Amino acid sequence: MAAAAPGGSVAGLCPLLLLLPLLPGRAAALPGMLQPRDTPSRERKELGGLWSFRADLSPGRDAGFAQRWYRQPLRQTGPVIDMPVPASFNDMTQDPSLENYIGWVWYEKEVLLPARWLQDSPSTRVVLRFGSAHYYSIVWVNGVQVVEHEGGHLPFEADISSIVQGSPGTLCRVTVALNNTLTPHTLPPGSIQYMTDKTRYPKNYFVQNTRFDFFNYAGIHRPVVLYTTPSAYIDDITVTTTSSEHVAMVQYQVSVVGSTAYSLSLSLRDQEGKVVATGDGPEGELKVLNPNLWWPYLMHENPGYLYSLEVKMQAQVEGALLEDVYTLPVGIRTVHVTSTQFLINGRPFYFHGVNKHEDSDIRGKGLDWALIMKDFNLLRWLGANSFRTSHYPYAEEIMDLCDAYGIVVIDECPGVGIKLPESFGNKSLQHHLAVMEELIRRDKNRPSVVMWSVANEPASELPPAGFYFKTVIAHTKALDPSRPVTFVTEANYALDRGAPYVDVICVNSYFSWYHDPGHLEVIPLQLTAQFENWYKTYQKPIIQSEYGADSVPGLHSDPPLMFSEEYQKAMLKEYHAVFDKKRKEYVIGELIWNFADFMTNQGTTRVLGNKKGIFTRQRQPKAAAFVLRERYWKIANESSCLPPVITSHALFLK
Ligand code: GCB
Repeated sequence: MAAAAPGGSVAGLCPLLLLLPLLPGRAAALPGMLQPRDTPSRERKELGGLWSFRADLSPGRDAGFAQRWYRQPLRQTGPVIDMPVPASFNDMTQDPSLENYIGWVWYEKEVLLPARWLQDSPSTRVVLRFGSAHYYSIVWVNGVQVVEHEGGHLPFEADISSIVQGSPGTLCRVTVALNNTLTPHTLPPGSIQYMTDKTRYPKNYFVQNTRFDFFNYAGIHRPVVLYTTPSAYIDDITVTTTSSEHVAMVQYQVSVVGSTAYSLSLSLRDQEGKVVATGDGPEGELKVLNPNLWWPYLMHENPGYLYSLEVKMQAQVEGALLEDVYTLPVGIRTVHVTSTQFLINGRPFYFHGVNKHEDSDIRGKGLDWALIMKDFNLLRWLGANSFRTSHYPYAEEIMDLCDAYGIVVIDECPGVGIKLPESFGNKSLQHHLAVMEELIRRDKNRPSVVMWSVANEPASELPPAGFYFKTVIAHTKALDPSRPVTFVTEANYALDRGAPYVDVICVNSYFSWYHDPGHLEVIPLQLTAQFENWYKTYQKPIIQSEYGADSVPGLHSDPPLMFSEEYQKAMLKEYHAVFDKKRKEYVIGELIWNFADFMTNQGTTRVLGNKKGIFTRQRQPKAAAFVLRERYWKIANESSCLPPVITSHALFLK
């Protein structure tokens, strides 16, 4: 969204970026990234709380590397402040330079590890894992570099056994250098612009331009944990499910690292703890008779049914018998797309939901359990059965609740703001493919995830977009043939070069807002034409993946004027009338933009952020929330496969 400031020039080579180490190309197959869980063979230790923090304010932002801040406690390198983890650092102080800081920041935590983790060497493996950090991370333990990761929103980890097991009883010092600089080849892309006109800008003045509409919060955003496994361990599990009327099949693949002499046994338990199927070996199929299928919220009286798949590994390592146990929640469901429908377990599913952001006061994009719970309770109050993770993968903790509550997810990668021609080149493409690999590795087993979205509103009418999206989508399908793939477009139906490759057309439009502002009367005509044009061209089902209007809570006007609560309501009603006609044909969903108000860059169209929420940033409903609530519950009642009419959301609150 940020426009190029006058008097500026886009730097060819930016000193900030020169500091970003180049990661080697994509590895052939990624190691697993199972979510850390306590099991009989694994323990976890959370490293949340206060960390030491220091932004590198040196002119080149490079003092931390020049002076090797990772070699000693951070407090010995200069002034540090306390910084909560998980949280964004931007809003934590009164200092505007930290709010808008770009470059390297340093985090550090000292932690004492349980003696048993260290004494059991070499049979115990100690792993340090980050749920996500924005955007480029380098991590040291006791001054030794252990991992480097590019990209926010997704986890990364390092085996640190050999470092910590060498010095039991001493503090283990975790140092992280984090850089939030975006380039045309990162996801999301961005660019640094140096302002060289000395009459207008101070020396070395630069800004970071991005083409997405949310504040570019940075920091360690999700939990950091240490966890253990035996030295031979279950590295990854992949599960897919199929079902016919009375029988379901759960196909599994398990990979083990650390031993070639191992055995695997699997048991699938229902929610009563009864074993319903067993298996062995690294791959196979479990047969479940009369399965409890995983149903979306409001489609069944017991949505989000999860079995537990217990995987047990026994391995011989240097004469010792090691056992590892991992339990994976498994939902049995199928997904199919026809030319007019989206089927879950063979029944038509209509997405009546929202787009969200990970965003809140003070915490920015930092994970916060109270906020997560409030949001899920609001979603269910609203009668929303789905959301899109606009515009990046959300925390695993959020995805867990989607699985458990039956909230259907369109899982989007951070491919937002891909607008510049250079962001369609091979370097960007390779990174995009790698990010899809990481996303699918993390979320492939989640029943709530019914479709991958590889991007939001890219410049998909540009010539290179055809090859680019053909490649990204083919790669995504090769990695996961069980789910449809889409990207979200705002391009003209006749010019879009990526649309031929998607399974579902996801289209955003803001009639009467960005186009013909103030003219609600144009919506019926323009929206009908939008749907008909797309359908005529592609014969694929369509989701209205964004529509909305800003409203400032408490601002009223009748007749409705832009930015009033009445205007937001009236806009919804105009859109809904068209949805109601077209959902009888091929429109398979509507996702409001946005669930809640959220912070953006400053700009002349943003009043302390984007106000298209139906809830405020503090999660209070605007008038539009009640309109949507009535509508969503009505649709749920019409399409539910439950015999009795659903009258109360309380019934569904687990
Ligand atoms: C869009 C974008 C979304 C913006 C929204 C808006 O099309 O996908 O990220 O926030 O419009 O409000 O402008």
